[in-house]
Amino acid sequence: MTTSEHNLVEINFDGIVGPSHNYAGLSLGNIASASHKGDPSFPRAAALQGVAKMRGNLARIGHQGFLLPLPRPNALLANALALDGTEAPALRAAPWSASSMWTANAATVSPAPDTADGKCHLTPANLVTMIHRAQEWPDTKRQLDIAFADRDHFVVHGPVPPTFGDEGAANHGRFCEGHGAPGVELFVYGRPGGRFPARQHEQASRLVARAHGLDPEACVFIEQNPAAIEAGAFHNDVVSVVNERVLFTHAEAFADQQGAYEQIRAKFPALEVVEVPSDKVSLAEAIRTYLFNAQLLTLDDGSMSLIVPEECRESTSVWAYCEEMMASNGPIRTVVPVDVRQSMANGGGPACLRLRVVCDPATVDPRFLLDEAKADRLEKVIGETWPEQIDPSDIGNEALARDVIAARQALLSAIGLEELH
Ligand code: SUG
Repeated sequence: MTTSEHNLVEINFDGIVGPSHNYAGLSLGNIASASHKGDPSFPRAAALQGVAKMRGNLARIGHQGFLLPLPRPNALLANALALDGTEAPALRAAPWSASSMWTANAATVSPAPDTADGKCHLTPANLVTMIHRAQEWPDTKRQLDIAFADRDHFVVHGPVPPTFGDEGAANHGRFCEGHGAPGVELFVYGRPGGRFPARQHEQASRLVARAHGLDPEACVFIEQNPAAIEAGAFHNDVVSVVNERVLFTHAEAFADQQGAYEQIRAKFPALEVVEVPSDKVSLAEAIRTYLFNAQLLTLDDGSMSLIVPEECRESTSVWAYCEEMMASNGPIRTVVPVDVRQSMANGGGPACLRLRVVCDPATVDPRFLLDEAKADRLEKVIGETWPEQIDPSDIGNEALARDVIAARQALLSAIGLEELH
């Protein structure tokens, strides 16, 4: 063990919402994305909502990181798709997608205490199911290679080979007594064949666990409830979230709900399940409000706080449940709504917007770490350069493309990451 492993903390790396953020309805099986197709988007407001969320969590837990928007429009993908103006609008929009904001899909992360070589392993997600997301991994990997370049502490793998869809941390959780202690890693996969795509393949999950050098005795593989996928839970983090000993989950998240608890408990006896029954919050309402797409944070006093979208407070049944939970003696003591409406309209809540990495902050490239002064700098560049509004008919427009490219470059320069230009 190196000395720095005593300093392991959880850092949330949020994806900064890119200047091309738009609603093209690209994600089959993602109800919010489909229902907001064609709406005008507000990239500046979207990115500022994201920075405000980061500021809140920085104040709450003392650490916060971020990943930068990927280069858009992506000329490589536009060429590969032979776009000439006769294509379907959805194909035209794919190279413009700002979907890398949802960094829960950037990679799967196994922290040092869980791995055979004692290093933190990261595998960028191949996201092969959707063309607008499959373009992400090479540029995501470039950033991970820089942010986690310290080879004494990190290993950045290549992605899982195609066919086996891998959507990263959105289908992964980690049970542990404390973030720096060894964990039992949970991998949730979908069975294909339903109305909507099952984006996480079981073999992708198993491959990642092997590549990361996890102890098979400390891994659990569980099938997602096909009915949840059918209802719009295209990632498991739409219906459950794990933090330390706690699994906060909807009662219909897994194919075999009780079997899932037993499987986890067999390897992690300290498991504490907080199950939300369907008669208190229906599956449909859980998916509409993203109650489970929450950040479950451990605060300094050891209690847990659930960071939920504002939409939860506006739902009678969901907010009644939250109030009941806060009044109870359970592990989740506070529920904090945040405004990430621009991301929510594309199916991304507070948890989609962050990648959790347990590590020693001193081993991370500091350019990817947030403090108040840097948050000010991010807000200034976003306020000055991010488009205020994008209408669907703007997608493909050359002047907008120039603005989007210039805005991203201004941000990279402001934080000293010109090598990503
Ligand atoms: O992959 N939305 C994303 C939302 C990802 C949410 N992530 C997690 N649950 N972890 C997706 O479906 C919509 C883009 C559009 O329709 O233009 C989109 O890609």
